[in-house]
Amino acid sequence: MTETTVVGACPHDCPDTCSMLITVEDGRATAVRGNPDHPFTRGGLCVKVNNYQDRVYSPDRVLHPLRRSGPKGSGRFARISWDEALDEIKRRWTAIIDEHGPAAILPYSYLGTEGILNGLNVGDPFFNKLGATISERTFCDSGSCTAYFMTIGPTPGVDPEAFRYSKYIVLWACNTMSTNLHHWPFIAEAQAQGAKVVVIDPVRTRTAKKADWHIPIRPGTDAALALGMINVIIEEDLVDHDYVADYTLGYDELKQRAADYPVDKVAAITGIPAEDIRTLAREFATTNPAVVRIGVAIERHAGGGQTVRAVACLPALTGAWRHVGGGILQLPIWAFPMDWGKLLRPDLQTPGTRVLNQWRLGPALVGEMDLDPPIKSLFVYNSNPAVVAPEQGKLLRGLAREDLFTVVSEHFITDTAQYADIILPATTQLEQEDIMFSWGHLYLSFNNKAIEPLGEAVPNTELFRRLAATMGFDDPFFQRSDARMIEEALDWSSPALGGIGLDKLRETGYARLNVGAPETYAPHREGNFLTPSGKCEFKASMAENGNFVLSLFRQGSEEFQSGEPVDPLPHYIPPNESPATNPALAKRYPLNLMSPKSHAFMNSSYGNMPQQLHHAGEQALMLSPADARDRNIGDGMPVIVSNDRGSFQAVARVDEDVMPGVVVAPLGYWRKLSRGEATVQAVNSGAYADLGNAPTFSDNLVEVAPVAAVQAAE
Ligand SMILES: Nc1nc2c(c(=O)[nH]1)N[C@H]1C(S)=C(S)[C@@H](COP(=O)(O)OP(=O)(O)OC[C@H]3O[C@@H](n4cnc5c(=O)[nH]c(N)nc54)[C@H](O)[C@@H]3O)O[C@H]1N2
Ligand SMILES: Nc1nc2c(c(=O)[nH]1)N[C@H]1C(S)=C(S)[C@@H](COP(=O)(O)OP(=O)(O)OC[C@H]3O[C@@H](n4cnc5c(=O)[nH]c(N)nc54)[C@H](O)[C@@H]3O)O[C@H]1N2
Ligand code: SF4
Ligand SMILES: [Mo]
Repeated sequence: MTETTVVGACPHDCPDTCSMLITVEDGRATAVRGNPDHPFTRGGLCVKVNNYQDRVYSPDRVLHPLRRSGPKGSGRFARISWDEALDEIKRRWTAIIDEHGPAAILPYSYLGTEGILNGLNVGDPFFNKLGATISERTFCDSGSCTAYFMTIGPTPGVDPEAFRYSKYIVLWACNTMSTNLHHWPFIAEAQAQGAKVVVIDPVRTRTAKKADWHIPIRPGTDAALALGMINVIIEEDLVDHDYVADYTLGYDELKQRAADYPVDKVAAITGIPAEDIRTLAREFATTNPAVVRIGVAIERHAGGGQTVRAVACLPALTGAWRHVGGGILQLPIWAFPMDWGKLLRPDLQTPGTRVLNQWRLGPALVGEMDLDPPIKSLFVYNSNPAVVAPEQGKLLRGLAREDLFTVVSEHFITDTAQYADIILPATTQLEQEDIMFSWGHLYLSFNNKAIEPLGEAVPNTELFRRLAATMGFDDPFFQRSDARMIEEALDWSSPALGGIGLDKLRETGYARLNVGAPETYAPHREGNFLTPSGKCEFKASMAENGNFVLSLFRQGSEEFQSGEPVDPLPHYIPPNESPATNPALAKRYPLNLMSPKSHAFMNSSYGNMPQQLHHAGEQALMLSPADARDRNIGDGMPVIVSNDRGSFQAVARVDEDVMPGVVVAPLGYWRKLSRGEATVQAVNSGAYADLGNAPTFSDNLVEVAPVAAVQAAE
């Protein structure tokens, strides 16, 4: 027997990007574990990935191309060859292009794998050349990015490892223990040395339970809290006036704006006692280094963008940036010198090509959007829209259209793949080579291929090489090898990659970017923000051009600019759906639903895997004892959650950890494995937040009733 250890990297859309050691015995992977040498991974993986080999060798893996052999959605498929699959795609697409033009084809993808080669942008050059509808992918942090860029620019912010030097840590809409697990040891180290850890979340999460102070807040009201804090900091003169004078823009205007948010008003909006708001503001301003870690969840409501604007102003106001471990952390991904142009090839686009946002898939497919040409073909890879996109009812009706030619590249027959005409087999991370950035630390990672591809599965890079050849794209660019792509993916001449050679990287599996050591890293000690003015812009100059979405999220096409100026000062935009802002709707649907991440799933990935399902249990709906009592709901009772958009079923979990008025249904459960064949997306709205066309998953009103009561009434 030969046993080897291969160094790889976890492929998932998770900030931790763990370095993974894979044990391979006679060509078969038998175990995976976290790399003990990696300063962030520290030898552990998570409950999602610690049996990754079971995902790879799952009997349910799709290992060969499949063609639908029953009615749409029946889940009946027959094996075909790659040649047959590609021929059929060519035939159907050619007919569609002849009749409707290439814009009738819609690519749909996200981050099933996050590798620089096989991830977000792998299909962009192909679809740009094809002339397909441009897919605007604002699933994650798009609104937050727009706001962050407007305020401090694309800066990595605080080094996650430098949290060990912090004295005041605010985890804001971030469930670190579940979604950013490997960051916790750095926070715990600071806590052990006396730092205060504060969690701002409507739910007493696993993370909140470890905090020194949990502040429950009404969903979607965080901007009011941040502005209330700014008000207190200014009124009580806790401002770092030198920092503000030297490195910020618009202080006087911000001061005036913050005056609109007196503490009592903010208390009424957020549900947080006025004295707590004052204490939070004072402690944040006076306990340096102070840092805020914002979760992606902070953007998921009508005013998500302005929330991040307000929060991102805080550390400049108090001068927290002067200190190592002080400031704000969003996505350190901006430290990686990516060569996006080479990856996305926006130059291949035909100017004026239609753009469709991924939140609109349901309405687009059912003909609600009056699209010309209509969508006649859907190509899905790296995503499972049937479970991760809103308006599930419409989406499923759309996917069931007999005239819609749907191709899905997948590991499994997901709820989306179930509706495919053709399914193409994709490799997992163990079967492919890739290079990885991180949005949770400052290490570049290399994923060595550990085993040969199973069956006829191919990496996404190879998938698009095959599609390009099939469609007759003869530009050699489309046949670039993975090795060449790795060389071209990053700007290897950038100082950030100084001293990092590819050969060494392959061997060690990771390398810290050359940005200085965590113990000295304070990128904005002296300003140097990456905004147009080089300052932290309390008053955002970019607001003049209006709302925008980063080109990265739109197949590299021009940034969408609404053109309509937005208010350049941070402000509170109330939720679309809340008892305070929409009392008529709240009369019928009084409860605010949130659908954060599951501890044991990775978005909808692993929602079919035995170990993770066992850990997660059935889809639950968490609700407060008061709300349960009002509805005669007992713990463990099956309930129906509904609004005008649809309904889904769950098992009630009556729990004091959630605020009254708020209910929580974690994301990730598969529809076909759920009661009533619907998931939380059945009730979620497709409305955009104010900036970056971000989602509004924390901004939905519902009513909850016992299944038995609903059935008795029918
Ligand atoms: N286990 C696990 N880890 C993951 C993922 C996963 O699916 N599972 N997904 C990965 C991905 S893609 C992402 S984007 C990240 C997301 O990482 P996070 O943003 O941490 O993820 P969530 O769990 O969605 O939300 C965090 C917390 O925000 C709270 N919250 C929701 N709305 C509001 C609000 O309006 N205000 C406040 N203050 N709090 C609010 C929720 O109650 C929740 O506890 O996680 C990544 N890591
Ligand atoms: N209600 C609600 N909805 C949400 C969110 C929420 O918090 N609440 N979060 C949003 C956020 S932040 C995100 S990031 C999105 C996530 O949305 P997605 O990125 O679509 O996440 P997954 O559900 O994990 O789907 C990824 C699919 O890609 C497949 N896959 C994995 N690797 C490969 C590969 O190498 N090749 C191919 N072809 N396929 C592969 C997986 O099997 C999986 O089915 O969901 C969004 N939707
Ligand atoms: S999902 Fe995240 S925490 Fe789990 S192994 Fe992958 S990178 Fe690490
Ligand atoms: Mo995400």
